[in-house]
Amino acid sequence: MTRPRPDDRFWPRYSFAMPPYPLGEYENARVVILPVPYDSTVTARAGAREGPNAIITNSWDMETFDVGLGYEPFLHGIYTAPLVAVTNESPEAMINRVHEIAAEFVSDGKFLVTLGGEHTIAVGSFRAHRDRYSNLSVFAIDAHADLRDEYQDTRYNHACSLRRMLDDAPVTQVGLRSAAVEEARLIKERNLPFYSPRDFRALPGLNPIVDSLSDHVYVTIDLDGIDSGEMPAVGTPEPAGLQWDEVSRLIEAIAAKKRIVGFDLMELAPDLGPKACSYAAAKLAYRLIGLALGPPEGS
Ligand SMILES: [Mn+2]
Repeated sequence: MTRPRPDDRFWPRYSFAMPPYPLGEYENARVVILPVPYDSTVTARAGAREGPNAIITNSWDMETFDVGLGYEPFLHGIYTAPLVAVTNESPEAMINRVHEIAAEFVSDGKFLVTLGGEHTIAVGSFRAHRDRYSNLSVFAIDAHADLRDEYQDTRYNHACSLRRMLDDAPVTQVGLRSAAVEEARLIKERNLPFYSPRDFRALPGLNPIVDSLSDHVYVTIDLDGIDSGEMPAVGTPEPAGLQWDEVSRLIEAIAAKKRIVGFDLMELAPDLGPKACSYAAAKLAYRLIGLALGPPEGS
């Protein structure tokens, strides 16, 4: 025996939601948390590299029974991977690294949850799912269009994240309230289903959003899509955003009709706002695991 046997004298290993042994072990986990502490192309206020660790450590204070769901998502088993090491060779090299790692977990049949980090990282995770599911669409929560084809000499800037996904799959977005003129033009020309919070609230129901998605859905969440009052701990906060609960209800509506195959939660910069933001992000990640996978067997 080379290590102490986990028992009641020890906390579970450093991990998201700290599932009791053996539910945090890789073989027993349906879910893999992939933390990516990267924010090298950030142009406004940096700090998203601290996001994954803040989400993980704040998840420890969370009740693992989700009152909004009525069950305990951790019973699916949640393994937390070590932090991905950053390469500063180029943003593209970093995306390729995340893509490669994500693909290993996805091909192992795991449900992957990528924690950022800046929004660019999501492209790597998205691509791992794109490789596996032919009929994939993207559901995005974001304040910004993120549709620039290139920004600051790279096609892998955080301002290009949804454009890189749109290269390969249809994208539906909710939360839009900030765009460059060329992005607004692209949305109009291609008639992209991008909704401001106001437009979203004016819809008669959630069907137009859900029906715009294909059967397999990859979800990417830039936390700045949530209102800056509720989620100020982001590099580029925007007013008049979505509420935490609206995000939850949107994902619930999608999960009811489609199969969510993986998701990411990006752009938490914990030092730029109150600690409550890290807690809200942890709780959102946990809620989304529960919504995407449904009630665990026996609950
Ligand atoms: Mn974004």
